[in-house]
Amino acid sequence: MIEPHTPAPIRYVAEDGQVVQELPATYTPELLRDLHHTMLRAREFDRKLITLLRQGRTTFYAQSSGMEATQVGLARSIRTGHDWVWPYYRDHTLGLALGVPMFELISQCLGTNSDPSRGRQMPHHFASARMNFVSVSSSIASQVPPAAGSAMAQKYLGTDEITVCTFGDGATSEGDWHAGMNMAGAAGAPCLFVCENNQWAISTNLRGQTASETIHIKAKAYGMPGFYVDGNDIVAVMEVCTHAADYVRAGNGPALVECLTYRVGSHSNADADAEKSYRTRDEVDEWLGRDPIVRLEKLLEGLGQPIGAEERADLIARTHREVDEHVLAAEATGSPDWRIIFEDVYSDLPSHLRDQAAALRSEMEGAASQGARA
Ligand SMILES: Cc1ncc(C[n+]2csc(CCOP(=O)(O)OP(=O)(O)O)c2C)c(N)n1
Ligand SMILES: [Mg+2]
Repeated sequence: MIEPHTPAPIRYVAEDGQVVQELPATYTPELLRDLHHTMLRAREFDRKLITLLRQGRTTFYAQSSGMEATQVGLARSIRTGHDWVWPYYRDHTLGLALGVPMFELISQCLGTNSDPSRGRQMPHHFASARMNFVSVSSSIASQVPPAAGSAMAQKYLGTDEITVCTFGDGATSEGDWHAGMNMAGAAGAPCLFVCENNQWAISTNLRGQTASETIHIKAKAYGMPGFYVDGNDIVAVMEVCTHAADYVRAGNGPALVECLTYRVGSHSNADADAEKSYRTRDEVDEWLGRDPIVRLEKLLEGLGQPIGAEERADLIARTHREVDEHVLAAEATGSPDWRIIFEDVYSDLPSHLRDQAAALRSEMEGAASQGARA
């Protein structure tokens, strides 16, 4: 029985891999292995993308290492390509687990011709129309009011889709978050709000940005249940998110899930974390010891189905190859032509944009002829 507002995060598997609450029969070794592989693939994706960043091939990246159980668990709790997702900038693991092609994701990070947004977004801000995965939001909590609106539309149209809206702990201190939560609550809209509480908003810790005892109790103010789950226990995340999604889909109105997790890497490449200027090495080490992937490995070991060292190494090598191949294939498609910045918004370009296009053309032609002379 999954209840909202539990005093401690709901958990099925302890940090040492021991089962503390009986696992539903659906968690076969095959499923657990598949979840492990999905999480490890995302972890290695992070490692490879950080390398690309350091090579100067992309300019922004926000890793989700340490938060894989939260994002993969959520992905497995909703209907892929059916429900609508309004994500935030740390959600590439959610995207990958939902089936957004890695090639598209990498192309977006590189801004090549194979990027569906063709370089017109900040790197690492992907979208997938096919997956109903709305363009990643960087302006904190700005996705929350439109997500509430998306859920309201689903309610009025009588579809069986739901809207899923994710955000960090820091986002819950923003005005937009409260406006969206309030609207969804008042409208009884089918929105599943998921807080990826990694306990830091860049260099501001949870205590520094809210006096609220927890995030999930904030749901009470908006007339919805708030579930509290161990975000590093993938079974718990799947069970709680599935329960909350079912509740929302059944027409009971919105729900909030708070996943308690930790960002073990830096906030983004614009972060002084390497110097440990705002959190201690001990704190990071403590959470490194609660690694969600290792926890699942310990569970599998306890079930007599260990992930072998060779299997692990092979999966890592395969992911690295996969990333390398996509990077080369994306780069081979070239950079988008400058003209595309004027395309895809207006069918007839307004006069001020026509003027800007003409000005840019002469600048580009001037640069090209100078380049030819040099
Ligand atoms: C409206 C707005 N204010 C400030 C920022 C700068 N900023 C970028 S990320 C971030 C922290 C957000 O923390 P949290 O919501 O906990 O998400 P996390 O990065 O920890 O996953 C801030 C303040 C921003 N992007 N948008
Ligand atoms: Mg945070």
